[in-house]
Amino acid sequence: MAGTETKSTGGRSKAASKARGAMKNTPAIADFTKEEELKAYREMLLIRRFEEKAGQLYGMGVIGGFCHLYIGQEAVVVGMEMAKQDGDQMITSYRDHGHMIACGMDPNGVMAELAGRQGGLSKGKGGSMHMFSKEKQFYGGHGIVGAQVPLGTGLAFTNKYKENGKVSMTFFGDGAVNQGQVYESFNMAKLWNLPVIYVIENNKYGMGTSVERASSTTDLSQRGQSFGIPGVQVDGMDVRAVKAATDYAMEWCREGNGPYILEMITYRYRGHSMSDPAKYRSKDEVQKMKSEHDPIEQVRARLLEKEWATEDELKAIDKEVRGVAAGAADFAQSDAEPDPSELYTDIIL
Ligand SMILES: Cc1ncc(C[n+]2csc(CCOP(=O)(O)OP(=O)(O)O)c2C)c(N)n1
Ligand SMILES: [Mg+2]
Repeated sequence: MAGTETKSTGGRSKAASKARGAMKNTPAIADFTKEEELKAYREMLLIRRFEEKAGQLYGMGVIGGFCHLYIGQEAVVVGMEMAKQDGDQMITSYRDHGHMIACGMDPNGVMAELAGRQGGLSKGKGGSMHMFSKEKQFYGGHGIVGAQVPLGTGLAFTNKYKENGKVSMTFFGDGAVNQGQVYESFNMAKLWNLPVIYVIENNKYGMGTSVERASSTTDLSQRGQSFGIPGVQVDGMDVRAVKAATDYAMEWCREGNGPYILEMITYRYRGHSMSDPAKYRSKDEVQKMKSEHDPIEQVRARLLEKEWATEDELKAIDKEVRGVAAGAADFAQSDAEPDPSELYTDIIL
């Protein structure tokens, strides 16, 4: 975990050894103020309630096609969002609703897009896996496993070229990490010292295949070793650990040291997508993660213990975010489908 396991790469470069030394001093856990704890709690709960509502709408047939829920992984994107500056970019895979909500994209627009309605962020024509926001610097939403890795590297190239001081956060899964395009990207990113944080969301499975069955080495934070890219494993269920590691990686990138890898050890509670009954793992395994590592419960327990919030105040936050999710569902269900005339717009023929 960040700070406790200081497994930066043993690359030959000056940058790598600098990372190795510096990471030792990185706190495993950022001390959160009351305001930060409350912010993390609200943001993670909003994603969870939004996703639960999306799951319900899927069951009702309002949402069709593919729908990959992020439930369980909320601390990763919320901790990273809390460490980012305006203008830093995010790009991810198809498990993207949490990233969009964390970036501040309109929940009504996201839900309407899931339901294929005209008020959706891609006018109802993109669906769950294809939403973007230039304003919020969110570059999708990509259905092809690993496709976003070269694109995120390209965003970092732009940052370097324009000297704008921004960092590209390029998310991908444990299932993408064995792809060739990932290593081609790593090579270029280090060759040109591009400001990119490669965020490997290791939720232990790629569809129904566990990391152990798919990967020859399972410490994914070390996959940049032969390129001289440092990396660490982070407790991705603890929003404070995510924030601390991201703060460090951001500074690393902004100082011109090139790419950094954060392997977020996390877990998805639901199946790969709505159509996956998840028979490849035991109910006990899932239950253990929920009861011992839930990212939202961890914050809730700290808030109560430190008397930074009462049960009633936390209930009020839950009510408020449930309202946002319910409002998004109402908006999506009452919105019209795109007009047939939209079939041939926004495409390159
Ligand atoms: C190039 C490509 N190959 C296969 C697939 C089918 N596929 C969709 S998701 C997935 C597993 C990816 O797992 P991981 O990267 O761990 O992400 P997670 O779903 O766990 O977030 C696969 C094989 C695809 N979409 N694209
Ligand atoms: Mg995975």
